[in-house]
Amino acid sequence: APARPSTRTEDLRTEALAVLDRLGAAVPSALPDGPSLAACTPLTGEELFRVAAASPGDVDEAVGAAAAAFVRWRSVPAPVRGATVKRFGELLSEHKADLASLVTLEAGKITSEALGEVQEMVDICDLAVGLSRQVGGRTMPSERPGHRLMETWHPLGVVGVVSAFNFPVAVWAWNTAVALVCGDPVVWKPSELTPLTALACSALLGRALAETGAPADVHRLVLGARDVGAALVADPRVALVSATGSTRMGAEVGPVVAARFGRTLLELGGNNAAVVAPSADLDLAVRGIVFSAVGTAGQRCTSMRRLLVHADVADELVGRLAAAYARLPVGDPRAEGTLVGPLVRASSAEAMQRALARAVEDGGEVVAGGEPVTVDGAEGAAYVSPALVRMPSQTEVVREETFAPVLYVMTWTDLDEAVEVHNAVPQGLSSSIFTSDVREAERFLSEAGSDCGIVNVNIGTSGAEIGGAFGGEKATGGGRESGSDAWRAYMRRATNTVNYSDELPLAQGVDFG
Ligand code: UN1
Repeated sequence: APARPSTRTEDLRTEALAVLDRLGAAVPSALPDGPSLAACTPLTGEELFRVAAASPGDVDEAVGAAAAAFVRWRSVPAPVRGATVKRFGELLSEHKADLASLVTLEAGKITSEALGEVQEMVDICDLAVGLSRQVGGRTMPSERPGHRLMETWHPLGVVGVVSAFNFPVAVWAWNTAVALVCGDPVVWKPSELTPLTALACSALLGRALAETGAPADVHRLVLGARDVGAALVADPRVALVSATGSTRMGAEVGPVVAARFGRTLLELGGNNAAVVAPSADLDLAVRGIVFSAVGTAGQRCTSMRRLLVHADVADELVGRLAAAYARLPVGDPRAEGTLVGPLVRASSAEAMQRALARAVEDGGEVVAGGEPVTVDGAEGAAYVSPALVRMPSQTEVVREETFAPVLYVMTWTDLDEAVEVHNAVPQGLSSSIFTSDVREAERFLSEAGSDCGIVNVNIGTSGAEIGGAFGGEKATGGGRESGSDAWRAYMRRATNTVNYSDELPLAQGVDFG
């Protein structure tokens, strides 16, 4: 970054402070010799603030406070806990535009996607409030007369949330809204790239806690780098570690938590593909593919990275996609009409260039994009034109997740083979098929079809609603969060057998004298 920040960065700094102030948050200034983080903006690629960070000792204190709060919180009736989450959802709605503008500032999302991310937080609060009157167990028939067999779901304990820069607020909210109604306190370690949005979320939740009389320590924020995350993950008082990030991160976190018999909920890398059949509605396919491949500048875990097209429609589809890519407005995410904002940092653009060079070495052809884009007043930023690359086969670089807008296109003639190639990657998050043939759609949805946690028909791979369980298989980590019965990960189950008879019959007909 240049020595002197641009005027634009100075304006952004002023604006960030005003927004934070309206959200009830301030930037904790770093002590000269204390741990700190740089709060940067991908809009210009420059630093906005130095933010005080936590030390591993601070993590210890935060987990201790959360563990103490758990003892109170677990016995608050779930619908009363729900009232806290309801208030939080109201505050989010009220401050939607401000929080979204911080998401844009810190993660580089276009305004519509930033607003969508905050809407996702409001939605999960609604879902969690409903859950607060629904979480519960089943009663099963006992084989013994005068006995009742049932299960009870109890709060689990402190949840450690480790989140990523690309959904800096929504993924935390998925975890936190559900954890809170389930009776669990949360200690949050956000991405070191997005401390400002974290401070804002924490302030809004703090307000909801105070206004509804909930213990303040049911939520603690610990800003920091790797050492802070490592301390949180290793702490035996953290019952569940819910971590979103790279597969490499998950491979480090998983064994540490397993060694202390803690629970993990892992949301790791994706390498999401769409299969396009000859019967597909190509107008709809083009729109669905472009949104998933270039939305959030290809930095969603659900971003579409591979396209498997039937040979008969490949040239036409690629031609239409290339034309759409050529018209994509890349630039300031706050400007009207922009669809592609900046990558989060320069190293992402470098990784994209390395991937493209490897693809070309493997015989790939870049048919659109793949270039740096210069934006006035943002020379230190990482704007790129999304790349569309035709590949002769699914080589190693295609099997890896590059967190940038690169869409590799391959062709097929037999659907079974297409599904085989589709599944022949380490990751298993999201997938889709574009077809008008119900048999093809059902095959893709079947046990012999896509091996992903999310399988769609005639929509892209990204942009899931919160009502379904979100997560994936294989190197994606196997976790499920958000809707459906994902709440179970945040609770512990007790099986109860109650004898209301005067006899003591034993199960399995055992006779014990
Ligand atoms: C992520 O990228 O980590 O399905 C989450 C989607 C969003 C969530 C993505 N609702 O694309």
